[in-house]
Amino acid sequence: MENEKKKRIFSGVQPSGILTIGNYLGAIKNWVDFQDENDCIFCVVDLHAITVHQVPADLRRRTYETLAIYLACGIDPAKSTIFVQSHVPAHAELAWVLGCSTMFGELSRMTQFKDKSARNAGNVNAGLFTYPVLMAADILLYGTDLVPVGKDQQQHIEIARDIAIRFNQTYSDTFVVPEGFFPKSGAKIMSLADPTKKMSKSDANQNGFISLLDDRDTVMRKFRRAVTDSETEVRRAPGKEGVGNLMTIYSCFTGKTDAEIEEEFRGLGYGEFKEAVGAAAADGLAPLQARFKELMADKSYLEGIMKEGAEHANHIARKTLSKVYRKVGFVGL
Ligand code: AQP
Repeated sequence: MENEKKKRIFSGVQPSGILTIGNYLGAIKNWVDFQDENDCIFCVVDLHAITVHQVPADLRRRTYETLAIYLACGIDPAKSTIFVQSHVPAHAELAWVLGCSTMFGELSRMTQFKDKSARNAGNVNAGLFTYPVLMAADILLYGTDLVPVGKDQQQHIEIARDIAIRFNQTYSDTFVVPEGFFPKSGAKIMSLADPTKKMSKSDANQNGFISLLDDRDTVMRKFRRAVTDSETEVRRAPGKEGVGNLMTIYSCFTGKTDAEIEEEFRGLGYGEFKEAVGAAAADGLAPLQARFKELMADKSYLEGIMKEGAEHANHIARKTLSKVYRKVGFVGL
């Protein structure tokens, strides 16, 4: 009864690299806050990861690492369901059905497809194109009310809503129409090497991102090299995207407002500002890294969480899938 009143929250991250502070500030940090009042399901979306070529051994290791990062960031298996996408076959099965009511034209408009196909010109595969359909299946399988994600996923949330509405209109009410949740600060952390580009864990330029597992020296070095501008003033303004991005990161790790940050660094150069941002990020990541190390030393604990999560997720997902199969006219046995 209690669960019926709670909102269902669903989100996930691809194990396509070591997660960055972009993934953390834009997504996972906000998931933690939802856990007490809501019914949360968090997934390691390995099916999505193979839309870009992954070395199998790396993908396997990163799946454990991503799960350990969720836990180290404060996702609590006693409060939330945590599972690996490929352990729940209904994701791929529902994606097929939803793909049959998703238009080629609407998928062609997805900016992430355009970006990723430009970056992976030798591997523009069908999975990369239909990625948003699988993401719609992820969300719709669980009757999700709210999807906490970064700004880059807004277009994918919108298409998931369109797919749900279209299916409901064609086959009668079946899916909850989900809404995106975007944090006020940190919804789009930009690359440190090119502040016009989103920070990404698979960026070929290591200086563009801060990985959650970067040690203190690396964090400090990357922030020192961060691209800014030819002025010296710490403030947000057009043409100062690099400084604005550093202010956002500093604010997320310290809780300070823009006005407080401007005041703190008035009359000081970018050098001191970058040192402070680096130190705040390194301090913020240190406890998470310590916990991550402990978790990775206990694979069987991680596997236990995966198993329990998969059981619970499978139970919910199969029910939704059966309903969908019935509605579209498949014969049940
Ligand atoms: N730079 C970012 N700022 C804020 N939020 C971000 N997210 C990703 N980058 C930023 C959010 O992190 C969650 C998981 O993303 P994902 O791994 O599923 O895919 P992605 O959005 O494509 O992330 P990456 O890091 O750029 O991965 P790769 O390099 O593999 O493509 C999502 O909620 C996303 O919004």
